[in-house]
Amino acid sequence: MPAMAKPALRLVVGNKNYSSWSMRPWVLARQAQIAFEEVQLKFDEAGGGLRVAGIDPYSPARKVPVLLVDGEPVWDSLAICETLAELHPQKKLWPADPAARAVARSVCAEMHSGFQGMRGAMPMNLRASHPGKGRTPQSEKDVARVIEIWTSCRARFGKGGEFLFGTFSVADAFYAPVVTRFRTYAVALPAPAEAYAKAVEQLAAVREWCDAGRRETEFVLADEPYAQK
Ligand SMILES: N[C@@H](CCC(=O)N[C@@H](CS)C(=O)NCC(=O)O)C(=O)O
Repeated sequence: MPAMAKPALRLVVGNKNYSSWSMRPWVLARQAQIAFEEVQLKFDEAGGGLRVAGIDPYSPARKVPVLLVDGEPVWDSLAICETLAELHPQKKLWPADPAARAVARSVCAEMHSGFQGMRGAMPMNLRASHPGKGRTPQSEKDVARVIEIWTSCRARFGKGGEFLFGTFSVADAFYAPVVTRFRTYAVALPAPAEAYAKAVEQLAAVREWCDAGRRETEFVLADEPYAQK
């Protein structure tokens, strides 16, 4: 029987320098060599507040990222990554072992719904270098929790490779923006966490995203709490 054709994928992302939510599914798909067409939209702060210019035809939620699967929108980075994993089971984007998979889902969900202290005080900004900035009691607590997650996943499930669950998975795509934050704000990491951060930074897809982000020139005030005035 001929294999069913895979649906056409278009991934709509925001500014690569700033959009940590967009980075997750883009890195996942690119690293897994899942073909997609990229549409990049830019953040717009004219008129106050932050919006994504031109998003209306793509997403009912009016946020990036959004994945169009044969034209049908799937929005929110977690739903997008789940959809990519479901469409491409042979890519094994979640760990095969059920216990590891349950933890992988948990650490993704935890990252997705939490870490507001770190998000607020240490926004993703690939171009910038703000060593020591963004340390608040809440962000310190979030940083400590990230280190705990990385260390525990590596120790329990990481035997088969350099990533949280051994080989590259959705969990690594979810924590890739955090790796970049730790570099921007020069967070010192214990050896196992530092080794993991280096492995993520060296992923071809992460390098490609970060290089593109650093070449961008738009300045988004909402994401620049430490810019020199
Ligand atoms: N939970 C969503 C969050 C998406 C999100 O907040 N995206 C931001 C940019 S990184 C956005 O589009 N903001 C524009 C707006 O709020 O109008 C996800 O995981 O995709």
